[in-house]
Amino acid sequence: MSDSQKIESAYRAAKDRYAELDVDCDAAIERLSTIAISLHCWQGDDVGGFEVKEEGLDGGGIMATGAYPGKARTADELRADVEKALSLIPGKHRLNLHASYAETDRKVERDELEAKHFAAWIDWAKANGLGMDFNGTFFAHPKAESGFTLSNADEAIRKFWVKHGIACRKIGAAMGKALGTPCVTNTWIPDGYKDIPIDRKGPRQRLKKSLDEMFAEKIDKTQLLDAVESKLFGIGSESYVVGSHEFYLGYAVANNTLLCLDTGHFHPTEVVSDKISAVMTFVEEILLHVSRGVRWDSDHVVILSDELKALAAELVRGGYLDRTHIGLDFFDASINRVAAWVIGTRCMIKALLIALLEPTKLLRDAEDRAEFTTRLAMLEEIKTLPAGAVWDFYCTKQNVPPQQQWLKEITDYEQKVTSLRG
Ligand code: RNT
Ligand code: ZN
Repeated sequence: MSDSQKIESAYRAAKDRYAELDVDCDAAIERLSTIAISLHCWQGDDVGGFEVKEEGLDGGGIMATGAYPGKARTADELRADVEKALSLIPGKHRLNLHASYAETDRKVERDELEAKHFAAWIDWAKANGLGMDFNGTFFAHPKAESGFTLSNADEAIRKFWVKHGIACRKIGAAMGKALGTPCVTNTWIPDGYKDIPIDRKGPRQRLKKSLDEMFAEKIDKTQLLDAVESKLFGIGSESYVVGSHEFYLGYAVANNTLLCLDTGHFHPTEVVSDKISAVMTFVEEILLHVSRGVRWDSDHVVILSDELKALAAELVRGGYLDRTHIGLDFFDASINRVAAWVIGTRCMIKALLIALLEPTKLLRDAEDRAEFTTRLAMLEEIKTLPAGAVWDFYCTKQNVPPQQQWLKEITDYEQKVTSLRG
C-alpha cells in the first residue's frame, strides 16, 4: 500500500468508528476548512519589525529569547518564510501584521503611517488569497520608554499614541477594503508600573479617554473590527497594568468593540476556555491570541495541550466559531522560526478538528440527565478516538504534508534559505 492509500484506509476505519457515536467526519473536515487562523508575523523575526529607526530600542514588557540562526531580516524574507509555513498548514488562513512591519524608504513616525506603507504586504496578501489583521505598535519606541503610551500623563506623548492608533485604524480599514474581508485591528499597550502605584485611577481614566478619541470615527465593520487586549502583568509592569482584564471587558461591552483574550495574559490557574461563554454573553465578537505561557506569559509555541483542546471545544460547543477571530501570539527564537509557526498553527487546527469530532450531543444528554458517571467515562473514552487518522486525511486532502512529513520541507528550506542568512 502506498502512503496515501494507508491514510485513506485509516480514514475509512476512523469514519466508521466516529459514525458509531453519530459523528460525521466528512462534515467535520468540511467545517474545519472554513476556519481561518491569523498567523502572527512577529514569530518570524522575534518581534523585530522593519522600521527605519534608532538602534537598540526594545521593551514593552515582552521578550523573545533564543538565538536560533536564520531569522527574517527583511520584509521579503519574512513573506517568503510565511509562504513556506502556509504551504505546510492545511486550510486558508490570514496574516496578522504589526505596524512596526511598515516598509518605508525613510523614517516615518508611527503617528504618520499610512496604508501606502503597507502596500507590498497588501499586494502580497491579495496574491496569496490571504485576509489580513493588524496591530498598532505601542512599544519599542522612544515615546514608550517611560512605560506609558495611551495612558501617559504627558499630553503630547498621549496624543502621539492616539494619533498612532487612529492611523492604524485607517490602515486596517484599507487592508479590509482591499482584501474584501474585515481586518481585525488590535490594540495592546504595555502601560503599567513595576512597583506599587499610588494612583491606579488616573492612568485608567486617561486610557479610556485615549481609546474614545481613537475610536471616535465610525468605520464600516465590513472593513475594520476594533479589538482591545488586556494583560495581567509584563516585564517591568509587575505591580500594575493599566489595561487590565476588567478594564477592557468593561470598555468592550460599553463600546461594542471586540475583546481580545490572550491565553497567556491571566493568572496561571485561570483558563480562557472558561471565559469564553462568560464574555460572549456580553460582547458580540472576540479575538483570541492563542499562546502558551510556561509559568508566566512566556509566549511558548502553542501545543496540543488539554487547555488548547478545551478552548476549541468551547468554541464549537457554544456555537461561537462565527463570532471568534482566532489569532496566534507566540515568539520563540530558540528553534526554527518557520517550524514554530507550523507546529503552533497545526496544533490549533488539530484542536479545532478534535472539537468538531466530539460526540457533543451524547455528552450533553448525559449531563442533562445528571448521569455524571457516563459524562466522565465518555469524556475519557473519546480521548483515544482516531482523530489522528482524520487529521492525516485532512492534510492530504488539503494538499499539505501529513504526519511528520512537513519537517523534511523545513530542513530543506533551512539548508537552502534560512541558514544562508548572515
Ligand atoms: C503582549 C501582547 C501582544 C503582543 C503582540 C506582539 O503581551 O500579547 O499581543 O504579543 O502584539
Ligand atoms: Zn497577545
